[in-house]
Amino acid sequence: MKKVGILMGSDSDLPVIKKATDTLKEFGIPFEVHVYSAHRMPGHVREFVSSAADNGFGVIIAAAGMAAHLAGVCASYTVLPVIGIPCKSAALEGMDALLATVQMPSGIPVATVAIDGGKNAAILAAQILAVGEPELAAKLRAKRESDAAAIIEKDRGIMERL
Ligand code: RP5
Repeated sequence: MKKVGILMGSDSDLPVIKKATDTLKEFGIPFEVHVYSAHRMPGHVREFVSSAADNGFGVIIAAAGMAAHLAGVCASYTVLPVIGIPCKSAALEGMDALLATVQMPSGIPVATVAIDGGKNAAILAAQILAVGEPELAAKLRAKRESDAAAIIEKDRGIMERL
């Protein structure tokens, strides 16, 4: 199976990335994680992303906060799908990173998930890889079913809680 390459702009983004890696582990998807900042070490970002397809990666996840250019810069160096996670920071609570990540110019898309949406980033990466992996697609369908079953259980008990 292809790997997921995960970059974060700072190790302060780690709690968000942990949500993604926990989910990838659940699905048995291989991944590699680096702290590579688009602003502080652009050369590392370019080297990793421009060789990612040749190195067995199928999707890139990029998480950054504030002036969050990381996902967009990743997308400029590859035609692999890039998923951007805008991370919450103190001043603007993630709105800055959300807009910086989602408002990409025509031709260079970034599939942007919610602020701090590490789990959905991993699920979306899994769905992309599952196009060519029937076993992974089956795991994703099973997860949807178990998630729905958990809500049905909550529905059964909701009247008693009122
Ligand atoms: C971004 O700035 C990082 O992705 C992080 O979310 C934010 C703050 O970085 P640190 O100052 O904590 O390194 O580049």
